[in-house]
Amino acid sequence: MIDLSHAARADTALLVVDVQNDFCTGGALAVENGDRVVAPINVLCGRFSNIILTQDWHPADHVSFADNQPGKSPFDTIPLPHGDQTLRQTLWPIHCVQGTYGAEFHADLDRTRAQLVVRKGFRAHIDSYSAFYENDRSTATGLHGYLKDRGISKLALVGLATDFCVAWSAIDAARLGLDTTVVLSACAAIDLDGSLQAQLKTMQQAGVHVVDAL
Ligand code: VGL
Ligand code: ZN
Repeated sequence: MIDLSHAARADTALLVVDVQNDFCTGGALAVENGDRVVAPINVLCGRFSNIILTQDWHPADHVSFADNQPGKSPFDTIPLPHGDQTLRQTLWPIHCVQGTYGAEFHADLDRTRAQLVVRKGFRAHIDSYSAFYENDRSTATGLHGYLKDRGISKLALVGLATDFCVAWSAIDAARLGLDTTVVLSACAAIDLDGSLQAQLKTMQQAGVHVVDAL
């Protein structure tokens, strides 16, 4: 488990997930209290030596947009077009379209010391919640290789949304053998049909440390 004594170490990184305008107040897929994560994340950024950002980055014709699925509305689900057929793709309002204001990082997020930005969800036919793998669970983003090359084996995760991109990233990180901690006071959740409770449980089962603060 990571605590603040690890933050400055070379083998430890802060992974800041999707702190983008569309997930904040007024955004297309606004997460309740999404903006409130910015201040605590900026404080944490000051403590960590290694900071990595993720950015949800979809083409306009993306499969996850309800508007691209005839007869469907946001928050409906459809069978996954790939991978495990027992899983379903949640459909979302159009959000984080490449090059738009909604896809930009929140203006107050301190990005000065960020070392890497991992963009995800950029293939039209597949969504990508996790910073490590697209939702087929097998197409890699390259983040695992980057962390290995850098000798980073411990991660603290913060950002949006707790029950989607933060949770999927944390679960993958733990499965890949990283020492993984989610800091809830610097996260906010979408919470669709109990998804927050479900994902908190899945994270714990996967060996993710879930803490209120560092
Ligand atoms: C996210 C839904 C769709 C997230 C991204 O960042 O949690 N959620 N795209
Ligand atoms: Zn998305």
